[in-house]
Amino acid sequence: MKSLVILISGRGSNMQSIVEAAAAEQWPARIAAVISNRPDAAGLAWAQSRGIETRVLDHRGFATREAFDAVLSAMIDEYSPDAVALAGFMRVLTPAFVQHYEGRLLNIHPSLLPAFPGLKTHRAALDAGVKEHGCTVHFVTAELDHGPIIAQAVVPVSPGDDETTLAARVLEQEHRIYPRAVRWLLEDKLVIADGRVHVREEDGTVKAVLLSD
Ligand code: NHR
Ligand code: GAR
Repeated sequence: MKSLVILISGRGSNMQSIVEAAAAEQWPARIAAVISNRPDAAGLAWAQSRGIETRVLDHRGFATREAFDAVLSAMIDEYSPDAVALAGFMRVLTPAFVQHYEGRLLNIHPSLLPAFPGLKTHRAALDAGVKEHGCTVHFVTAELDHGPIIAQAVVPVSPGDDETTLAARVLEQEHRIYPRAVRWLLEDKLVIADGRVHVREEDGTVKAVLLSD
Protein backbone atom coordinates (compact mmCIF):
# COMPACT_ATOMS: atom_id res chain seq x y z
CA MET A 1 0.00 0.00 0.00
CA LYS A 2 1.48 3.35 -1.08
CA SER A 3 1.13 6.40 1.09
CA LEU A 4 0.48 10.04 0.24
CA VAL A 5 0.79 13.23 2.28
CA ILE A 6 -1.03 16.36 1.07
CA LEU A 7 0.03 19.89 2.02
CA ILE A 8 -2.57 22.67 1.99
CA SER A 9 -2.91 26.29 3.10
CA GLY A 10 -6.59 27.03 2.56
CA ARG A 11 -9.79 25.74 1.04
CA GLY A 12 -8.34 22.41 0.00
CA SER A 13 -10.55 21.68 -3.00
CA ASN A 14 -7.63 20.06 -4.86
CA MET A 15 -6.93 17.92 -1.78
CA GLN A 16 -10.61 16.90 -1.84
CA SER A 17 -10.45 15.95 -5.50
CA ILE A 18 -7.49 13.64 -4.79
CA VAL A 19 -9.17 12.07 -1.75
CA GLU A 20 -12.41 11.52 -3.70
CA ALA A 21 -10.61 10.01 -6.69
CA ALA A 22 -8.58 7.68 -4.47
CA ALA A 23 -11.79 6.42 -2.87
CA ALA A 24 -13.86 6.20 -6.06
CA GLU A 25 -11.10 4.47 -8.04
CA GLN A 26 -9.92 2.36 -5.09
CA TRP A 27 -6.28 3.36 -5.38
CA PRO A 28 -3.93 0.99 -3.57
CA ALA A 29 -2.82 4.01 -1.56
CA ARG A 30 -3.77 5.72 1.66
CA ILE A 31 -3.91 9.44 2.32
CA ALA A 32 -1.69 9.27 5.38
CA ALA A 33 -2.09 12.91 6.44
CA VAL A 34 -3.15 16.39 5.41
CA ILE A 35 -0.82 19.07 6.75
CA SER A 36 -1.54 22.82 6.73
CA ASN A 37 0.75 25.75 7.50
CA ARG A 38 -2.37 27.74 8.40
CA PRO A 39 -4.41 26.76 11.48
CA ASP A 40 -7.59 28.19 9.94
CA ALA A 41 -7.39 26.30 6.62
CA ALA A 42 -10.92 25.19 5.72
CA GLY A 43 -9.59 22.01 4.16
CA LEU A 44 -8.55 20.66 7.58
CA ALA A 45 -12.13 20.22 8.79
CA TRP A 46 -13.11 18.47 5.58
CA ALA A 47 -10.17 16.04 5.83
CA GLN A 48 -11.02 15.32 9.47
CA SER A 49 -14.61 14.63 8.52
CA ARG A 50 -13.28 11.98 6.15
CA GLY A 51 -11.26 10.36 8.91
CA ILE A 52 -7.92 11.60 7.60
CA GLU A 53 -5.20 12.57 10.07
CA THR A 54 -4.59 16.32 10.02
CA ARG A 55 -1.65 18.33 11.33
CA VAL A 56 -0.92 22.05 11.54
CA LEU A 57 2.53 23.62 11.40
CA ASP A 58 2.19 27.39 11.58
CA HIS A 59 5.05 28.97 9.66
CA ARG A 60 4.67 32.15 11.73
CA GLY A 61 6.36 30.43 14.67
CA PHE A 62 9.65 30.09 12.80
CA ALA A 63 12.44 32.63 12.33
CA THR A 64 13.63 31.23 9.00
CA ARG A 65 12.31 29.20 6.08
CA GLU A 66 15.03 26.63 6.76
CA ALA A 67 13.80 26.11 10.32
CA PHE A 68 10.17 25.76 9.21
CA ASP A 69 11.05 23.36 6.42
CA ALA A 70 13.17 21.17 8.70
CA VAL A 71 10.26 20.61 11.11
CA LEU A 72 7.79 20.24 8.24
CA SER A 73 9.86 17.53 6.61
CA ALA A 74 10.29 15.70 9.93
CA MET A 75 6.50 15.78 10.31
CA ILE A 76 5.94 14.51 6.77
CA ASP A 77 8.53 11.75 7.21
CA GLU A 78 6.59 10.34 10.17
CA TYR A 79 4.29 8.96 7.47
CA SER A 80 7.07 7.66 5.16
CA PRO A 81 5.13 8.88 2.11
CA ASP A 82 5.76 7.64 -1.41
CA ALA A 83 4.43 10.95 -2.70
CA VAL A 84 3.81 14.46 -1.35
CA ALA A 85 1.28 16.71 -3.10
CA LEU A 86 1.17 20.49 -2.71
CA ALA A 87 -2.50 21.43 -3.04
CA GLY A 88 -2.84 25.18 -2.76
CA PHE A 89 0.18 25.19 -0.44
CA MET A 90 1.38 28.78 -0.29
CA ARG A 91 4.90 28.66 1.17
CA VAL A 92 7.97 28.64 -1.03
CA LEU A 93 10.08 25.63 -0.05
CA THR A 94 13.85 25.64 0.48
CA PRO A 95 16.26 23.76 -1.81
CA ALA A 96 17.09 21.29 1.00
CA PHE A 97 13.42 20.41 1.45
CA VAL A 98 12.83 20.02 -2.27
CA GLN A 99 15.93 17.86 -2.67
CA HIS A 100 14.84 15.54 0.14
CA TYR A 101 11.61 14.77 -1.78
CA GLU A 102 13.09 14.75 -5.26
CA GLY A 103 10.87 12.78 -7.63
CA ARG A 104 8.12 12.46 -4.99
CA LEU A 105 6.91 16.08 -4.72
CA LEU A 106 4.18 17.48 -7.00
CA ASN A 107 2.40 20.83 -7.32
CA ILE A 108 -0.69 22.06 -9.14
CA HIS A 109 -0.18 25.56 -10.48
CA PRO A 110 -3.04 27.69 -11.88
CA SER A 111 -1.47 28.67 -15.22
CA LEU A 112 -0.04 27.11 -18.34
CA LEU A 113 3.59 27.09 -17.24
CA PRO A 114 6.08 28.44 -18.17
CA ALA A 115 3.63 31.33 -18.56
CA PHE A 116 2.71 33.14 -15.34
CA PRO A 117 4.73 31.52 -12.57
CA GLY A 118 4.24 32.88 -9.05
CA LEU A 119 1.09 34.32 -7.53
CA LYS A 120 -1.99 36.12 -8.99
CA THR A 121 -1.86 34.06 -12.16
CA HIS A 122 -5.45 34.76 -13.28
CA ARG A 123 -4.94 38.51 -12.98
CA ALA A 124 -1.70 38.19 -14.96
CA ALA A 125 -3.37 36.13 -17.70
CA LEU A 126 -6.22 38.66 -18.04
CA ASP A 127 -3.76 41.57 -18.12
CA ALA A 128 -1.69 39.83 -20.81
CA GLY A 129 -4.79 39.32 -22.93
CA VAL A 130 -4.10 35.62 -23.54
CA LYS A 131 -6.97 33.75 -25.18
CA GLU A 132 -6.14 30.46 -23.52
CA HIS A 133 -5.22 29.79 -19.91
CA GLY A 134 -5.15 26.70 -17.75
CA CYS A 135 -3.28 24.71 -15.14
CA THR A 136 -0.15 22.62 -14.81
CA VAL A 137 0.90 19.70 -12.63
CA HIS A 138 4.67 19.62 -12.24
CA PHE A 139 7.42 18.09 -10.18
CA VAL A 140 8.63 20.61 -7.62
CA THR A 141 12.24 21.73 -7.99
CA ALA A 142 14.19 24.43 -6.19
CA GLU A 143 13.34 26.97 -8.88
CA LEU A 144 9.78 28.12 -8.24
CA ASP A 145 7.19 26.76 -10.71
CA HIS A 146 9.92 25.49 -13.07
CA GLY A 147 9.98 21.73 -12.46
CA PRO A 148 9.29 19.08 -15.15
CA ILE A 149 5.71 19.30 -16.41
CA ILE A 150 3.53 16.21 -15.91
CA ALA A 151 0.15 17.36 -17.23
CA GLN A 152 -1.66 20.47 -18.39
CA ALA A 153 -5.25 21.39 -19.20
CA VAL A 154 -6.31 24.36 -21.30
CA VAL A 155 -9.39 26.58 -20.92
CA PRO A 156 -10.57 29.45 -23.12
CA VAL A 157 -10.50 33.00 -21.79
CA SER A 158 -13.86 34.67 -22.48
CA PRO A 159 -14.20 38.40 -23.22
CA GLY A 160 -16.33 38.95 -20.12
CA ASP A 161 -14.06 37.07 -17.71
CA ASP A 162 -12.85 38.48 -14.44
CA GLU A 163 -10.47 36.76 -12.03
CA THR A 164 -13.34 34.93 -10.34
CA THR A 165 -14.93 33.43 -13.45
CA LEU A 166 -11.57 32.52 -14.95
CA ALA A 167 -10.31 30.95 -11.71
CA ALA A 168 -13.47 28.82 -11.49
CA ARG A 169 -13.04 27.55 -15.05
CA VAL A 170 -9.40 26.66 -14.38
CA LEU A 171 -10.19 25.05 -11.01
CA GLU A 172 -12.58 22.60 -12.65
CA GLN A 173 -9.66 21.39 -14.78
CA GLU A 174 -7.29 21.28 -11.79
CA HIS A 175 -9.67 18.82 -10.17
CA ARG A 176 -9.49 16.60 -13.28
CA ILE A 177 -5.77 16.52 -13.91
CA TYR A 178 -4.26 16.58 -10.41
CA PRO A 179 -5.72 13.27 -9.20
CA ARG A 180 -4.64 11.59 -12.44
CA ALA A 181 -1.08 12.85 -12.10
CA VAL A 182 -0.86 11.85 -8.43
CA ARG A 183 -2.14 8.39 -9.31
CA TRP A 184 0.50 8.02 -12.04
CA LEU A 185 3.22 8.94 -9.56
CA LEU A 186 1.93 6.47 -6.96
CA GLU A 187 1.78 3.79 -9.66
CA ASP A 188 5.43 4.51 -10.61
CA LYS A 189 4.29 5.38 -14.13
CA LEU A 190 6.10 8.68 -14.50
CA VAL A 191 9.42 8.70 -16.32
CA ILE A 192 11.59 11.83 -16.49
CA ALA A 193 14.00 12.00 -19.43
CA ASP A 194 15.91 15.17 -20.26
CA GLY A 195 13.57 17.18 -18.05
CA ARG A 196 10.48 15.90 -19.85
CA VAL A 197 7.89 13.67 -18.25
CA HIS A 198 6.29 10.64 -19.90
CA VAL A 199 3.76 8.13 -18.67
CA ARG A 200 4.78 4.48 -18.74
CA GLU A 201 2.09 2.19 -20.11
CA GLU A 202 1.37 -1.34 -18.90
CA ASP A 203 3.33 -2.75 -21.84
CA GLY A 204 6.42 -0.72 -20.93
CA THR A 205 6.03 1.83 -23.73
CA VAL A 206 5.88 5.51 -22.88
CA LYS A 207 3.43 8.12 -24.12
CA ALA A 208 3.40 11.88 -23.94
CA VAL A 209 0.76 13.47 -21.72
CA LEU A 210 -2.07 15.60 -22.99
CA LEU A 211 -5.14 15.99 -20.85
CA SER A 212 -6.85 18.87 -22.54
CA ASP A 213 -9.58 16.89 -24.22
N1 NHR B 1 8.75 25.67 -3.63
C1 NHR B 1 9.70 25.43 -4.54
N2 NHR B 1 10.96 25.39 -4.11
N3 NHR B 1 9.44 25.23 -5.85
C2 NHR B 1 8.16 25.29 -6.29
O1 NHR B 1 7.93 25.08 -7.59
C3 NHR B 1 7.10 25.57 -5.39
C4 NHR B 1 7.44 25.75 -4.04
C5 NHR B 1 6.45 26.04 -3.09
C6 NHR B 1 5.13 26.19 -3.48
C7 NHR B 1 3.40 26.38 -5.24
C8 NHR B 1 3.43 27.75 -5.97
C9 NHR B 1 2.32 27.91 -6.98
O2 NHR B 1 1.77 26.93 -7.50
C10 NHR B 1 4.81 26.05 -4.83
C11 NHR B 1 5.77 25.73 -5.79
C12 NHR B 1 3.65 30.13 -3.03
C13 NHR B 1 4.34 31.19 -3.57
C14 NHR B 1 4.70 32.40 -2.72
O3 NHR B 1 5.28 33.35 -3.21
C15 NHR B 1 4.69 31.13 -4.90
C16 NHR B 1 4.38 30.02 -5.65
C17 NHR B 1 3.71 28.93 -5.11
C18 NHR B 1 3.34 29.00 -3.78
N4 NHR B 1 4.41 32.37 -1.39
C19 NHR B 1 4.72 33.42 -0.41
C20 NHR B 1 6.00 33.10 0.36
O4 NHR B 1 6.58 34.05 0.89
C21 NHR B 1 3.62 33.53 0.62
C22 NHR B 1 2.29 33.86 0.05
C23 NHR B 1 1.14 33.64 1.03
O5 NHR B 1 1.35 33.13 2.15
O6 NHR B 1 0.00 33.93 0.64
O7 NHR B 1 6.38 31.91 0.49
O8 NHR B 1 2.00 29.06 -7.33
C1 GAR C 1 -5.75 26.43 -6.68
O1 GAR C 1 -6.23 27.16 -7.78
C2 GAR C 1 -4.27 26.15 -6.84
O2 GAR C 1 -3.90 25.86 -8.16
C3 GAR C 1 -3.69 27.45 -6.42
O3 GAR C 1 -4.49 27.92 -5.37
C4 GAR C 1 -5.76 27.31 -5.43
C5 GAR C 1 -5.96 26.49 -4.19
O4 GAR C 1 -7.28 26.01 -4.12
N1 GAR C 1 -2.34 27.31 -5.99
C6 GAR C 1 -1.52 28.33 -5.92
O5 GAR C 1 -1.81 29.44 -6.31
C7 GAR C 1 -0.18 27.99 -5.30
N2 GAR C 1 0.54 29.20 -5.16
P1 GAR C 1 -7.64 24.80 -3.18
O6 GAR C 1 -7.10 25.13 -1.79
O7 GAR C 1 -9.13 24.77 -3.18
O8 GAR C 1 -7.03 23.56 -3.74
